[in-house]
Amino acid sequence: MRLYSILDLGYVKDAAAERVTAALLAGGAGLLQLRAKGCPLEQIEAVARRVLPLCRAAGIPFILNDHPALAAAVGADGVHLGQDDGSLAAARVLTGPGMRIGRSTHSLDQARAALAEGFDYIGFGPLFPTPTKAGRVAIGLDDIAAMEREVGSHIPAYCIGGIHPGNLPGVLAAGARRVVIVSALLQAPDIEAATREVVGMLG
Ligand code: TZP
Ligand code: MG
Repeated sequence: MRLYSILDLGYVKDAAAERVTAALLAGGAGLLQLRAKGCPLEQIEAVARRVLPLCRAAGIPFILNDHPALAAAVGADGVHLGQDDGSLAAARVLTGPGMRIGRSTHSLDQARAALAEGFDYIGFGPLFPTPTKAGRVAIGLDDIAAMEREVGSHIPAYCIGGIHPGNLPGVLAAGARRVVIVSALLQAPDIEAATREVVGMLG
């Protein structure tokens, strides 16, 4: 579970959701999140219900971005919340017990706060500028080691943002143990091969 993949409908056409999910899973991704910014809830639910069985068959957790109630309705394994998506407690009311709830963090302080609040895992970044979240300030590699020591030793911590096979060795050398990669996988000519390459680099 060292590579967290995201089926981002900003990169993947609705009709390709199953094909791309299958490629990410075949390549060895350890989790799959559905991210569908700006899409109607009906569409998000429909795509979730289509790809969730593929994740189940592969034994991989299916995480829904942004929508705790919908995550519960479709039987997702988890839901992912940004800094502006409310508290863990509020989401837990909607999901019920047993759902994995993750938090995006953009600094060491936010990572510490997410651990203290009780989140099940964090994202940490963006490390580099990224078209997937254009305009966000890149936080670089300097705080990764401290974040892994203080937070990543307690809950899974996934470094994210602008990571690709070319800069992944530097991210790992900075202390990262887990990563999320979106555009570098979804825009690869062979998604399964690109995923496998990254999984191999994560060891
Ligand atoms: N949160 C922080 S950076 C980011 C998200 C969702 C985008 C990651 O995508 P990419 O394409 O791997 O930079
Ligand atoms: Mg969000």
